[in-house]
Amino acid sequence: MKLYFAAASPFVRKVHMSAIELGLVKQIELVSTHVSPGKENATYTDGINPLGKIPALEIDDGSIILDSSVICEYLNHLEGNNTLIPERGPERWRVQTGHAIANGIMDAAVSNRYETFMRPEEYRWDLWVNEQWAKINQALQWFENQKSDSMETIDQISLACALGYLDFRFADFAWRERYAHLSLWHQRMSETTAYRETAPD
Ligand SMILES: N[C@@H](CCC(=O)N[C@@H](CS)C(=O)NCC(=O)O)C(=O)O
Repeated sequence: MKLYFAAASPFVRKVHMSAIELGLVKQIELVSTHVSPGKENATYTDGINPLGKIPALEIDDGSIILDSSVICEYLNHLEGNNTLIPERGPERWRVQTGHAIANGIMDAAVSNRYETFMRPEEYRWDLWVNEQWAKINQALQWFENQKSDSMETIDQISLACALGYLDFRFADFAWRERYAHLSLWHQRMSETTAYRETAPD
């Protein structure tokens, strides 16, 4: 399998961490891929992902699987033990809801990265940026209130990648000062092999 990849992307990291946790990483070739707003990459949009986003997974019969959440579901299914995503029952929907909220943190943070770092200053929209920060804070508070210690399921992997991205791109966001439980939880998460081996440069 080939994973279209950039180490800085939290969505890619989620897939990469999932592959490590599932013991599948040796079966995956990482294909370095550059996508970003304003930079055309026709080979990638024509052949791999019409949305021009990473990650994408190419499986051995040549089919492409998108997006990060579907890739994680595919890997989880492939591995057969369903350790990342419970197969059924209320646990499945609880985990997938947390997964969606953590993905939302990543969406908002990546969006703010584009808005504040890439968009020319005169075109920036502060209201939009502040709303994204509000979404991120509300979602972090939601996780803080859960007081969960679990680290194995996709919601937790996704949350770890979201927090890692905030540290990587927005070091002065200082989320640890506001979310004490998450701070301790992230400290333990950051000692795992999957988290350490997927850290962006
Ligand atoms: N919903 C997608 C989001 C992926 C995403 O936003 N990836 C970013 C990199 S972190 C990207 O490819 N951005 C390029 C663009 O939007 O043009 C997923 O879960 O895979």
